[in-house]
Amino acid sequence: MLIESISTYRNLDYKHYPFCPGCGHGLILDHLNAALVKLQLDPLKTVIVTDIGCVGMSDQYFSVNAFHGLHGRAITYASGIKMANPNLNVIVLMGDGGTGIGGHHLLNAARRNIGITVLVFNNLNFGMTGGEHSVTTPHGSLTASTRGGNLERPLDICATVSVNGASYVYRGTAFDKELPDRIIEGVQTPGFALLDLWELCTAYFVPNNSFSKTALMQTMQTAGLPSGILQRMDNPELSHAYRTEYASLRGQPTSKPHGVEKQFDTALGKPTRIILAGAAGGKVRSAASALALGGLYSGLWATQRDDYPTTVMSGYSVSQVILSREEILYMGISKPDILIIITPEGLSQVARELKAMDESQVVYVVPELADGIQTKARKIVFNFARAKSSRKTLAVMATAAVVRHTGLYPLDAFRAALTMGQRVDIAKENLEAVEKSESIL
Ligand SMILES: Cc1ncc(C[n+]2csc(CCOP(=O)(O)OP(=O)(O)O)c2C)c(N)n1
Ligand code: SF4
Ligand SMILES: [Mg+2]
Repeated sequence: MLIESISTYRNLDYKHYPFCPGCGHGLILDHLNAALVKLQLDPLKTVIVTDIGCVGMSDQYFSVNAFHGLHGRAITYASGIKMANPNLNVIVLMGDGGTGIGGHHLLNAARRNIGITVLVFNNLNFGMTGGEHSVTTPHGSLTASTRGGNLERPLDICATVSVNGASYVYRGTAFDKELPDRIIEGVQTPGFALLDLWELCTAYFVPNNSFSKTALMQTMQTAGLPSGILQRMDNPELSHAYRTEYASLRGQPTSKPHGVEKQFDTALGKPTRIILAGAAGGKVRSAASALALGGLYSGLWATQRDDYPTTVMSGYSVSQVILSREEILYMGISKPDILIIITPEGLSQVARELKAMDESQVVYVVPELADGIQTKARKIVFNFARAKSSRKTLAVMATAAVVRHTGLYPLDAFRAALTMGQRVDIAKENLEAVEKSESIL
């Protein structure tokens, strides 16, 4: 997208921020908007990740990509986004509460020097839940949870990330006139950048402590916390280092994910929804992965969704695969076109689907379960009389038989998917199961 000039990144659908009058959050968001305007960042390459709390409402007021998740986890989402695509500008907006709750993530992001910019909206308490004390509440302060005055020593967020290797660290207030420039410096820093921005929670911290704008800097000084730009370092940024250094160790460039090449043709007309219902530990997910990958090899879109209990080697295992010529926008299946039932554990999970299916759809089922199935769908019973199957090969064999029987795509595509990245002995076992599948339908 060609950006000529952007005069605001504010989402103009919203005329006002929803914060209490005088809340510092709006001030910082205005500074962020000014920084984005100065930088003229491509909105499509910019992601705002918000944490929970009043600050968590902020992403919707910007016309850029956004992600909002659990309390304390914003840095983890941001790290994942940056690792997946180092070309994105990833900006985290989180409160002092979220910074404490996600403290482990904070210090690891600094230690890894991952290239995200974290703005801590530090109003010295949990705003949204009623003004309880947080990790940054100054010693002696009155909050909803420290009615006799806070006994704890506040966390020095800046020193914490600095000692762990952050590239850019700044402490100031929401009232800093130069804040857009500091935010710009943070965003332009290749590595991890954090700005600890002190501000006012006018609903709680201000009335509880007769607090004010001038008290912000005084409190910093009393606590012995320095302000200004506190650290600038030029260390390798993780998402780029990962692609260069790690790739060279393995002798292959990984700057681009490897795509799956189309190698086969298929006549598949309409999107086809397939459920494979079996037992955990019975290679149900592997068979479903191969089914999906075979679709990709045949030029189709494919999705896979797995369900199994936490005890991964016992109980049921049910996988859903959709194959389609068109992009698949929803990957859930309530009414499958093909349902493959291979064990009682699998059968126990698909009662609703069996009930929903109609005459145009097909249930493939092992002989011992065939009689117990009530459905309007056409029933096709596998004939295992001539092929020996073991628990380990049942799912692959049944899926291969269905690929062959329905002509979803060429069986060679399924064979290629079953051997892709596999150990030689497992690939051999899989291919033998495909050969045996010929006799079961
Ligand atoms: C894991 C978890 N713990 C607690 C909460 C409850 N909670 C919601 S908002 C909030 C306080 C947020 O404070 P802060 O992060 O400083 O943001 P502010 O509201 O001050 O902007 C809390 C504790 C939660 N949502 N998730
Ligand atoms: S409760 Fe505090 S942090 Fe939340 S909007 Fe009101 S002033 Fe801002
Ligand atoms: Mg707060």
